[in-house]
Amino acid sequence: MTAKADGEDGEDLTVSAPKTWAAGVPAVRASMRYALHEMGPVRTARVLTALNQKDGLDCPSCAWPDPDHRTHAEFCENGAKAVSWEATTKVVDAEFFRRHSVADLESSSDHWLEAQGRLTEPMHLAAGDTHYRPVAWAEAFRLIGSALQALPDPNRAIFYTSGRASNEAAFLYQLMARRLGTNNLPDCSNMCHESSGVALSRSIGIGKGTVTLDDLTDHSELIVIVGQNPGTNHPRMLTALAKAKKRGARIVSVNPLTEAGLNRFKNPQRASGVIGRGTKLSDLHLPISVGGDQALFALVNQQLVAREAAAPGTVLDLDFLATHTAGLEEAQRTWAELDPRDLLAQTGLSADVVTAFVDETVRAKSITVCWAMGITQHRNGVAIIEEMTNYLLLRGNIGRPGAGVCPVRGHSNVQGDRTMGIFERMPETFLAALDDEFEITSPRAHGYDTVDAIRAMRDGHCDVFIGLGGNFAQATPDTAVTHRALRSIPFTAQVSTKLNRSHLVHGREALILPCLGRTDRDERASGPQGVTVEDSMGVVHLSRGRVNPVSAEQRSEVAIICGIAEATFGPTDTIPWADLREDYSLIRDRIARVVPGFDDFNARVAEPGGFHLPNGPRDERRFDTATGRANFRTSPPQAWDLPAGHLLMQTLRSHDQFNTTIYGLDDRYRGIHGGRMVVFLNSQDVADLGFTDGDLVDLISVHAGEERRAAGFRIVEYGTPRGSAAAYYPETNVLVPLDSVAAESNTPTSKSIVIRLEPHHPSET
Ligand SMILES: Nc1nc2c(c(=O)[nH]1)N[C@H]1C(S)=C(S)[C@@H](COP(=O)(O)OP(=O)(O)OC[C@H]3O[C@@H](n4cnc5c(=O)[nH]c(N)nc54)[C@H](O)[C@@H]3O)O[C@H]1N2
Ligand SMILES: Nc1nc2c(c(=O)[nH]1)N[C@H]1C(S)=C(S)[C@@H](COP(=O)(O)OP(=O)(O)OC[C@H]3O[C@@H](n4cnc5c(=O)[nH]c(N)nc54)[C@H](O)[C@@H]3O)O[C@H]1N2
Ligand SMILES: [Mo]
Repeated sequence: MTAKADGEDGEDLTVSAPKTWAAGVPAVRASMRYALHEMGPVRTARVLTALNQKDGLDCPSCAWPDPDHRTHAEFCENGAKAVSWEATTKVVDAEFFRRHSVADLESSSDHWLEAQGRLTEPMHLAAGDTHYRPVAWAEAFRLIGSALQALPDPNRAIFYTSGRASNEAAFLYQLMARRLGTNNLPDCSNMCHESSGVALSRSIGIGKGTVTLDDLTDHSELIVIVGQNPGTNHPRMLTALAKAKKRGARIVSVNPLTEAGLNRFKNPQRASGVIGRGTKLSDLHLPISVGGDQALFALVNQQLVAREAAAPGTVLDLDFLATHTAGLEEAQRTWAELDPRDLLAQTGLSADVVTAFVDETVRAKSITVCWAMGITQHRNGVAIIEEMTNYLLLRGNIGRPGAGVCPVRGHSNVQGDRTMGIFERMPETFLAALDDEFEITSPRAHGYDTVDAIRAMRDGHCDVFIGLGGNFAQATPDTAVTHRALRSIPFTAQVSTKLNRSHLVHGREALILPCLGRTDRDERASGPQGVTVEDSMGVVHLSRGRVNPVSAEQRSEVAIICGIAEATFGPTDTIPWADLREDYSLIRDRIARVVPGFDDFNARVAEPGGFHLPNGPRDERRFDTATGRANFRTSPPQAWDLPAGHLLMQTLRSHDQFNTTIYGLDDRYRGIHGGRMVVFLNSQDVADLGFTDGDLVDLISVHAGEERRAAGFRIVEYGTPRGSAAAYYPETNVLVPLDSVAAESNTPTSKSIVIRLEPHHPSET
């Protein structure tokens, strides 16, 4: 049998009108279909009834928080897909790898690879071999341990983390890297909310959001949702938004696309959601041009200042500004120099809709701004977030009920991993506490983030790459460059639940280490273990797996890290890896002594629902910045000066994927069925460029005189502003230049790729 790729050539692709509402009965139907197909009835019942319950398991899909009063079915369609995908009974075992060579698997689609089931035993690919072959755990650990010991410099090792790792695993992983002597801890956050972390740390002194779920559901009078598609990526947020709407909150959405989930929500758990029209969510939609948000918020801030000048004391929160902020005068000078016509042109919006947004703003006593990848993955991602924070500061919308910043996180524990030290630049206070606790000397020189890690591999500076989850080969930018870089490394090891491209784009020698997932029961010598996670709003809670692992050979991430560490540092290391491996509460005791806010960790996390981490701006309007105040920071937005015939393209997620995990080939809300090779374009652009709807084109990105090509995309005329295109990730990552990054956060600019189109000639692919 040979591995097969499925019809991603677009042969089965059909396009229908986009949906105007999200969830409802089709969502329930889709959840159950996936669950029963992958898990069967018994596991389905066991997993879905525990999902997001207080004594249950944390959903491994997004980082949206859980409400205090939970329903029996506290999950969404995409959460159900995520757990079904993980708790599947299908397996990828030694026999599978015997049948399929690496070359054979390489020709398969990402969808096919992951759909084969769970990885069940450690596999080794010797240098020059054609097949992965089974290897005992002890031997696998010995191989990595020797590779790490043999390094001439610990900085020739790179330790990547994806945001599903638990707090316990993440803490031990960064400890292992620093004990070895490197801060090379790139993570998915570098490609995700890094811009939020950089901007918020400087503006308000904490790199996280400042609102709780209650703020949103019970207090915010205006919720502004910018660059985020919650209907697909954070579906449980729609329940919270519907609750807010019910008490009269207003919602403004800022997005090039009219996403179904921002428009109307039918809650499948209520009769009205099943038979009724559902809840209208967005009251005002701003169809902004891709990349126009900094200009929008600068324009709005200009107008707020102007309205204050016209009616002093009525628009701005002068007390708050005087007591808690710095830099307003300078910001005002910058705004005064900006030409409002230029700003408006950059947004692509009408003046009326911007005025309507300003009207909404001055009417609302409390405002929350939510955002995600539509903001962070631009070259000016940091500056946009600073300008959005200025917007909130002007009316004192931070640190009181219903008001604040809400960067909506991606992976279920990406925020917790950062808190645990997965960061190439942890502050001195953290490193000093870590050193004290474990009697080690952490290196102080900054390590590589994701983009720098790829550069280091490309330039021959890396000997060992370890991936704790994720799919480095596919999630990263500049696929061709990154693949070459990965292949040049002497040794790669991936700790994974499922087969993916990163196992096939490997170093000269490679290992696959199959781990337990969030749904799996984790038994250690001291009994069944739970792990902890931190959600997008800083709530830390426990998660326990519910189903029996499909293989006795799978190990927990904690056990795998401890195994690698023991093999590297020897059995007499000062860090008691073997003890930590058998009882995760011992890891939590250590975390409690190193990480601020985790005092009494074991006791507090045992409480149902867990506990809130302290948050200076939210709790007491305390801003731990250089000025001790919340800082206005502003810079002039730069217009894109695109050559004729070029468009700015964003890459986004379909409704049937979790990042590089492709569950299926439909994007129901956008009317795409049976394929993913589409490019969404404004109909006027299609005509101007001499194409028609349905044409097959190649996308060519243009950056610093270089061209990159992705071939064979079908044009779909869609409601996106002129000049703004969209296509799915990861198929388009080949177009994202490694050197095209956001200023200061080094985040790949996956939402602003300059492209042109050429007719597709099948013979050329
Ligand atoms: N089911 C599911 N859930 C997920 C994920 C998944 O893949 N599947 N991924 C998880 C992860 S890691 C993350 S980070 C989040 C991602 O969550 P999102 O950020 O919602 O994900 P994207 O699909 O990248 O959507 C970006 C949105 O921003 C809009 N946008 C693009 N460019 C601009 C712009 O210039 N300005 C404005 N205002 N809007 C713009 C797009 O139209 C789109 O609606 O979701 C998490 N949850
Ligand atoms: N062009 C473009 N590129 C992007 C983005 C974009 O919007 N556009 N988004 C970026 C963003 S926001 C992110 S977060 C990154 C995502 O980057 P990653 O986090 O690296 O990628 P994922 O696709 O989430 O990783 C999927 C793999 O994780 C493994 N896995 C799943 N669960 C577990 C687990 O519990 N433990 C372990 N050890 N492994 C597990 C499985 O083997 C699966 O194949 O991609 C980024 N890349
Ligand atoms: Mo993400």
